[in-house]
Amino acid sequence: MARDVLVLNGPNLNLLGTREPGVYGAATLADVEASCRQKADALGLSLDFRQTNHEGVLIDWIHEAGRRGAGVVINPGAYTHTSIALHDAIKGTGVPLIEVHLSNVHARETFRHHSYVSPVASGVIVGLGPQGYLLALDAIAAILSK
Ligand code: CA2
Repeated sequence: MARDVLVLNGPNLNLLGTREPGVYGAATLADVEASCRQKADALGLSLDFRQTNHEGVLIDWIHEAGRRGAGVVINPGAYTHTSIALHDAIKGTGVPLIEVHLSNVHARETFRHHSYVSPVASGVIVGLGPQGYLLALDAIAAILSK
């Protein structure tokens, strides 16, 4: 399999670092991208880092990952808790996909405890802030090397 990775970010994550620093930290999405790029270079991965506020766009990107055989790191934002369409898109792509959340969703409101993505993900990382993205890249690199 190619060593391509798509890092996909869902709705409102473009606001990182500008509001709710107590929940999501002070790093901006550009900061997260910069550390992902550094990590991807070290792992020999080719990285596409993207954000959208639109559910259908996320789904198109999952289809693209399937066609390219690319690994996926995804923070689906609130679509995690609502999107059967995202679940269906991921199911059967056959690509490794790690779900990441900056916050510990299990320590927050009950509506954040359920994920439609987790049952179709290779793994899930929650509550570790931006470091979760880097750990997810480690996991994708290991899976793509098998
Ligand atoms: O903890 C996470 O990474 C989340 O995916 C973030 C989502 C939330 O709906 C999920 O339950 C957990 C929200 C992303 C919104 O990010 C913001 C960042 C700064 C200011 C406002 C929103």
